[in-house]
Amino acid sequence: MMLRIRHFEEKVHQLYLTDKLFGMSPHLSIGQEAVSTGACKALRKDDYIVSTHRGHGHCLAKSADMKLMMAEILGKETGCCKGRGGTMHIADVKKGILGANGIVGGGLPIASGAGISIKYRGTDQVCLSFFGDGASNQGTFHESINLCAAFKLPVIFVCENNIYGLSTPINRTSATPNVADRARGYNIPGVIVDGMDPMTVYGETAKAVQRAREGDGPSIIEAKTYRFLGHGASDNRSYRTREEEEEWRRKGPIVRFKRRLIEEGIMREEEIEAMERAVRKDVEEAAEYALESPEPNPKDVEKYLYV
Ligand SMILES: Cc1ncc(C[n+]2csc(CCOP(=O)(O)OP(=O)(O)O)c2C)c(N)n1
Ligand SMILES: [Mg+2]
Repeated sequence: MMLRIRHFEEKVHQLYLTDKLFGMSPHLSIGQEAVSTGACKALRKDDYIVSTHRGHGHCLAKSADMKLMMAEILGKETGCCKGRGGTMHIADVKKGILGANGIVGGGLPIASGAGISIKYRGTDQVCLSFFGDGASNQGTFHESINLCAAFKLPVIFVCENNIYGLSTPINRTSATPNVADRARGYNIPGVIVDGMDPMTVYGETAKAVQRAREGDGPSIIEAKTYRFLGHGASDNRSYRTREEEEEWRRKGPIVRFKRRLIEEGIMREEEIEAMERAVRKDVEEAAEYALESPEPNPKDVEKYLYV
């Protein structure tokens, strides 16, 4: 899954640079693949996720169809939102993907709503809400988590702390060194995990999911991670050093996990290479499908508006 996300986003980047994407530039999660992969692995098919503006990895990890996602990103009629959403508004409700969101912190109240819906319907589903370190300073963070804690709603709050909100380092804008420290204020568990290790993210998420399913309410999981590329396409990364980037790349989730699989004799190098070739093929097919797909008909511009 980490390879699927990595290659998918590299392709999206390439398509953007060759003028195949219109509107919003893609916000890529390259470097953060262990968080989406590990967290979504702890979920069932009928569970929900709420994503962010950096959401391709979340959606793929929750089993979004690569072809439909690529078509959506290219604004095509065959996209999972019929090309109306694009890179920042991928959704597939049948798969429990309640939507990515261009509003920083905008997903958190949606997750609380999903939590209320689950409780009301009396199922044992859960909703997992991804959010960034920047989003943790929005009012929605406090309101949503407090409500979920007070009502014991089955919501797991997964913070992808990649140290920056756009160009601003989190330590300049946050009064607490860790986002998870705030869990104490809501009387819920808060854990910090190595966001570059999919197994650790999976393990801690699984515990929070179990707790939520059993009716014990929400948790915060803070995954320390890093986005290898800029915030969006126009970011020249002048606010951080190349040395810092190199240091994080060395502990990148894919290189490290590959090494571990080989060292522990779980997979051979050739097997991983074959897997990577298969992933590249899927990505190329998705891109071909998207490129060949028709654009929406301008006559249908009002078709999915309800106001
Ligand atoms: C309410 C709101 N304020 C500001 C923005 C502009 N903006 C887009 S992404 C971003 C930074 C978000 O940082 P973080 O939550 O850490 O997510 P990251 O980009 O690091 O994944 C900002 C300020 C926005 N989209 N919405
Ligand atoms: Mg951030």
